[in-house]
Amino acid sequence: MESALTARDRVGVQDFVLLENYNSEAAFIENLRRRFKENLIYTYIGSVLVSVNPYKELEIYSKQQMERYRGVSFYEISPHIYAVSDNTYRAMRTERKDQCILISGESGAGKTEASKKILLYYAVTCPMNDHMAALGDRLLQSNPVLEAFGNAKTLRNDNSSRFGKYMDVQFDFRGAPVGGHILNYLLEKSRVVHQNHGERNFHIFYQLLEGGDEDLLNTLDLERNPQNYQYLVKGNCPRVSSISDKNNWKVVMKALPVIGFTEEEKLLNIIAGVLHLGNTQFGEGEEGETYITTETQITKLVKLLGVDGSALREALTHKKLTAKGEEMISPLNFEQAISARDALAKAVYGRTFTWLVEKINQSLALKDEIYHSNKGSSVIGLLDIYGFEVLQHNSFEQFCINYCNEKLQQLFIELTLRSEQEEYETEGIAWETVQYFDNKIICDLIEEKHKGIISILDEECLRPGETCDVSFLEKLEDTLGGHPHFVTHKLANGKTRRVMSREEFRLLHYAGEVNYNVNGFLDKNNDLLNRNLKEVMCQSDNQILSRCFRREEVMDQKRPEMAATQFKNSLMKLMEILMSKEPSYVRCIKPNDAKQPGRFDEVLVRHQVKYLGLMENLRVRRAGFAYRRRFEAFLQRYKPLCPETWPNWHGRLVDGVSTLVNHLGYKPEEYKLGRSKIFIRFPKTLFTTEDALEAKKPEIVIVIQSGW
Ligand code: AOV
Ligand code: MG
Repeated sequence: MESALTARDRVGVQDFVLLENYNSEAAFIENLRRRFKENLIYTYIGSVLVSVNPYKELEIYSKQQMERYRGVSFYEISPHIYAVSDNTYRAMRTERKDQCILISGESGAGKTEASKKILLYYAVTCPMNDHMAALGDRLLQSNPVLEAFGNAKTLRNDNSSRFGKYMDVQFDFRGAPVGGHILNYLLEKSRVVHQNHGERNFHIFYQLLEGGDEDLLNTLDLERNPQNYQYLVKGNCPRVSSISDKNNWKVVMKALPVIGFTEEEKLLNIIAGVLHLGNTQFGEGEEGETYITTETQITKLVKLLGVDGSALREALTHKKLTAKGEEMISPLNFEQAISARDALAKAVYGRTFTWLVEKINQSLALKDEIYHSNKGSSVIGLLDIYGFEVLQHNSFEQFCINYCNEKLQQLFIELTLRSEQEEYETEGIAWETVQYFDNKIICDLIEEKHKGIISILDEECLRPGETCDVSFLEKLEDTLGGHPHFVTHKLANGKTRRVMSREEFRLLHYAGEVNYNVNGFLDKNNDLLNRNLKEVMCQSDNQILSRCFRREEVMDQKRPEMAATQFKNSLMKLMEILMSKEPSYVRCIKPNDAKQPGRFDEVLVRHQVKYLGLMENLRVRRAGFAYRRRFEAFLQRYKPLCPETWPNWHGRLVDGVSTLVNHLGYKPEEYKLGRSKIFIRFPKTLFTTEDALEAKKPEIVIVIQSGW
């Protein structure tokens, strides 16, 4: 019986509930720091995994490591993302209940890496036949493709997810993966046409320019230098030292056929088309009319996007209106033409991304015949969203991203509190409530019907007459002024707060304060594409585009939902999905802002520990009892310590546990027996028992060796 834990694994405590001084934030952070310095990046709070981004490759993800975690309980082995993966998998199989793993943390904290490791664990360790192995491959290969199109270099993270992702992996009754499905949330489309300084557009553009061979670039009329493309120059950051666009291009090109992709050429035409669209320039005539100055670009676009040249030319410089049943064409001014062009680029890219996700879903779909022979199947859902983000200039996108994080935090609060409460209840054990900061008040501020920020934004977008971003801000002030989590430059006494601009509102999020600049909020929420541009696209002979732009949409006069409301509704649905499953949590922490290994910035970490509510999480976990174990697990582990339970106990489990703890001298105030679990109040009790087991081990080994 070899101990799975080595001395090194025991640096600090591997579960925060074992901290002597569990109320002390300093002790909490010191424990994280000590472990981090030893490359022990994982620590538990009960069953919640806290992970600190090491910013370097650790040798803890090998196949052998995976094997170590199979079928092993949390407390027997050092904390790991594989332990969470394995426990979730086993819970799904034994309890036959759908599971989900919720990964949260700010931008760059390690969420996407964690989700990939979980997926890899299942792909390697689950029982599989050839057909299933092929599916496992597709599940894994969908990642580089989605990342190429949906991730980008930001100031916070060189590989930042610019869309939210929820992936279901479906398992059959034998526990083998048989299908998958991805839901994607609000891609940050504005990045296609603009990037902040030091940031890049989506990876795929650079991959194509760096990795595509000469012939390909010639066919697409592209030059290799990204700096030649208006949509790639804004951030002034064509290369990133941590990224090899060339290699990643190869990876993506290899992955595409694996996920059943045969339309590569059409897809690349679109990507190149977007770049050429960005280089389409306009001039202003003497009468104020706008015309296209880069005629060659139109020729390229005709070829790449498969559209009609004169129709495109007209749609980029004119707008079609319907007034009193009659169609009218009105010219666009210079600025309007530029925003029409950019709107087209964003729509083309955004819809192609959604199409790509659908395409991946087709390749992961549970085939009918398997579905019918798999009635007893269950699901593990993986949620990897964009993390909380505070930039120097925050806009509509940050507002949506941070709102999404707010919702996820709310779910965490509801479920950890609820499940904890339920556990004490079902086990018939009394406990005391712990006070939490409940962020529901912020979620309401954003999403409440009629008076939440999103409602006000929609109203302002729909209100006839002169509306603008500033009138939206004024509306917010009228309705929300005085809300404890909402601030603008206006002070209650009529004076102005000088540190804030007149174009900003500030939200006091659970994770910190963020100033949002209202410039562009209305446009981004409206997300309009002129009708004649849509018409041009529907007629494209690129089949991806004609599928993305449907004729019905042009005919339909109804206004589609606004962007923020669509996002809100999709998040509501997501919350329902997650609530119907048994959750596990991975809480990711970013150790420094420099993306460097070995650096543990205490101030930064303390802030995250605070807003992730980790101290409260720990207190709740400790409120009554530091530890709980199912009777069979407790007995199995500690039975060598009592002659009556060793080597086997034949009576009722609860009696076995009772006999064992009596023998160990547990005092009545130290523990309670619930219906299926033993609850231990103080960590010390368990420490002592663990030590006794450790001391006993040589004896047990001798006994086993001598064939006792
Ligand atoms: P995120 O998903 O939480 O940010 P990532 O998972 O992309 O963050 O992690 C950021 C970077 O940190 C990765 O590209 C790796 O270089 C490094 N990293 C993270 N986890 C590990 C690990 N376990 N081992 C080694 N390196 C790691 V965002 O998507 O921006 O919210 O929006
Ligand atoms: Mg990510």
